[in-house]
Amino acid sequence: MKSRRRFLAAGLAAGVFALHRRAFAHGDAAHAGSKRVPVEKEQQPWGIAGEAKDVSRTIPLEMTDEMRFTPDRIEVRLGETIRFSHHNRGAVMHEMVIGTPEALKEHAEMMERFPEMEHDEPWMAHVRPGGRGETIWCFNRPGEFQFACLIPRHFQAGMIGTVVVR
Ligand SMILES: [Cu+2]
Repeated sequence: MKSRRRFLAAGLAAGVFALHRRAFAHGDAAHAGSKRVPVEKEQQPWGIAGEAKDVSRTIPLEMTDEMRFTPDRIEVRLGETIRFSHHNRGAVMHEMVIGTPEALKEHAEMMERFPEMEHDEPWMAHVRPGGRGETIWCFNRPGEFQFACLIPRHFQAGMIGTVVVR
């Protein structure tokens, strides 16, 4: 989205990010404002970036302006690499961000305070109205995680899904 400028609030948020660096793992390159950061495979509590060649299943995921994902509950086997094929059926921007409930809640609060903040990580996809997107993620950690749209008011309206890994 053109109006969202990368880290406009970087100065303000710098202190907060210093505290939350581990939780969000935004890279230094992103802070420096470079265009596109090469995908860095960094283990997260909810998995790691996946490779297209390892995809075992494609899951279509629809986003709507009713602030819902379809499906909103997904079960995967431990170690499975999933391709999420997003379709935003709405008239506004939506996103899908995978994480632990705690990480997503914290991140959503940050988005409310700094709505101009923009970031790109392998566990998130920003999908334009009517557009399509893709996320390839390897769920190599067991547990119950979430995927959510962290755009201010969307998360609060319940635009959250569950992914169970076992
Ligand atoms: Cu949304």
